[in-house]
Amino acid sequence: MQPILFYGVPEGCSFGSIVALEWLGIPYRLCRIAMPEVVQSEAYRRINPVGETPALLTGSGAVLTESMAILNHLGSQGIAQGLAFAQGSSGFDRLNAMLAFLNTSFFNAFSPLWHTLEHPGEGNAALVAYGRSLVAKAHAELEAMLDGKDWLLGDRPTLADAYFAGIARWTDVHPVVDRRTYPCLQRLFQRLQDDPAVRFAYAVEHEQSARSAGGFVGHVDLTDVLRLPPA
Ligand SMILES: N[C@@H](CCC(=O)N[C@@H](CS)C(=O)NCC(=O)O)C(=O)O
Repeated sequence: MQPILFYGVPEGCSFGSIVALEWLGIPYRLCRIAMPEVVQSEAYRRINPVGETPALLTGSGAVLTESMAILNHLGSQGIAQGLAFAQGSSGFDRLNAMLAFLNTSFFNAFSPLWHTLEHPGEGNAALVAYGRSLVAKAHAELEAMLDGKDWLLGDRPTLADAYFAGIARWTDVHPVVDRRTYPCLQRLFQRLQDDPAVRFAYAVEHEQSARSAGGFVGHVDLTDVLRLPPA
């Protein structure tokens, strides 16, 4: 069976998993999940009881949740391409550390800002200030880690860059820092914008005509996935 990625719109962090699948080149399907309506629904909670995207129905029919787990699962199929590394190698440790930084410090820096967007009203100024300081700190730390390298781990793209592409754009929604003041991050971001897989993921999210450079087979509805026989 072809894997199915459940991706969230708008602006989901699942964007990175779409890019990862495209870079891998393996056949896969996508299932579009509207947030917050569908992602919180009883139907989707049969896929992910936590009510979050991404989730991956793997080739063997198991459901895998959490970006870190999904990216590492996909990474095991992208070692020959240099997208990830064998567990036990120093490359794996570096990739895992970078993914963990992105999935915790960088991702969570935006949490106060998402909260203010979802709960508009008075009393948000302190949260915005807090979010701004977290986002600036995470950007400064990642800028130092990048330290002139072309990609997060060195001279070639890995799944960390795929994941970064999905969450770095959140400053478009929350313009609390100007990425241009972090020149290495800005260069990396621009390089990713020119990547066919990133362009494809963007087009898919925005329901524009999208040309896969990888193995995208098509969309499937949540109701049809839920009718599939259990693994
Ligand atoms: N730790 C999770 C976090 C996933 C997460 O928070 N996903 C968001 C989208 S980026 C979501 O699905 N939110 C549900 C909602 O908006 O109700 C992971 O990285 O997989």
